[in-house]
Amino acid sequence: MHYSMLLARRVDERSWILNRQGKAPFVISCQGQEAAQVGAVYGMRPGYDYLYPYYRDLAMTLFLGQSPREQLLSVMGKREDPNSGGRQMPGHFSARELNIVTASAPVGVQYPQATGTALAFKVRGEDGVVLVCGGEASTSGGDWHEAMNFAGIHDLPVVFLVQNNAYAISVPEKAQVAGSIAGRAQGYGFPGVEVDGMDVLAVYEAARGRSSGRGGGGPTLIEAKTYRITAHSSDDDDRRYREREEIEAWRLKDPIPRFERYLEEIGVLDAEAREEVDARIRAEVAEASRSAEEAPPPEPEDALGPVYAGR
Ligand SMILES: Cc1ncc(C[n+]2csc(CCOP(=O)(O)OP(=O)(O)O)c2C)c(N)n1
Ligand SMILES: [Mg+2]
Repeated sequence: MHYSMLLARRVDERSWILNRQGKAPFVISCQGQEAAQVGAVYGMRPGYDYLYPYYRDLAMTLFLGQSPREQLLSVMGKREDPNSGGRQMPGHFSARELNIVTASAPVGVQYPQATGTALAFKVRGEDGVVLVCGGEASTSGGDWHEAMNFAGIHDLPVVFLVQNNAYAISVPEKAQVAGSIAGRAQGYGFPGVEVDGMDVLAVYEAARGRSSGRGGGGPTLIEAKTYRITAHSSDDDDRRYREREEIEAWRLKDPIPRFERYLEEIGVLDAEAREEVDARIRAEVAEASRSAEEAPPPEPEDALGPVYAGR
């Protein structure tokens, strides 16, 4: 868990450097949300269960098996980008062999698609589970409610993970969300829990037995309370809508140092081991970046296909 969270953080940080160097046109971050992501995905069986991620779920896709190099190829829009060959914006993760299904750009469309996949598991009598993710603002759209209702009616094996990071670009939660997101599950006839999304073990506990598929049962809603440490994206100036002090206060709850303190307390990690892991990850990310930077861009004619079947 620690390795996965730290790897995601370092790949994310590297993406911003590439952006500032003019090599990556757009960056959208997972920073601050690594615990929510790793905790939820930890019990999944890669290539069997299905993930419908949203654009921040870098820590999930790395955990399931996409490499740092693949992520950085995508960030730089290179031809070898496994998500789309450089055709989609970064954050539109896709891996057929890992059952990671690409998202469309409109917020929230992944929810009904995920329930459809969960229905397929049920119809086939298979014990697969679907994990679908989004931010708190995605729960304001009709797609989320339709999917929640459908999952409740058919008792589908789907985990809805809402990563409530307090903002939808510049719109604060209080202007976006009525009542409690977790509490809405009751109205659709299945359990909903609110968890501390900065605590990887708390999220894991909430998702365990659900996202692993071994717990059986129907749908679950998890609202992970978290925070986006970076601006919405590399194109957003967050000084326009939030105070620096607020960010600094949340940084104290940063899920990675928090988990490190816990691991040190229980004697699993010490300062030396922590530095060794970080050095290993930094070297891995530096090499991935070097290799991805050298990879060729797409050819202009690559834009023409594959758009229609047969091309
Ligand atoms: C239907 C739709 N409306 C608006 C947008 C533009 N948009 C992209 S991300 C975003 C904010 C979503 O906020 P939230 O769901 O809380 O996720 P977060 O980015 O905070 O993780 C918006 C408004 C969009 N992509 N799709
Ligand atoms: Mg949000």
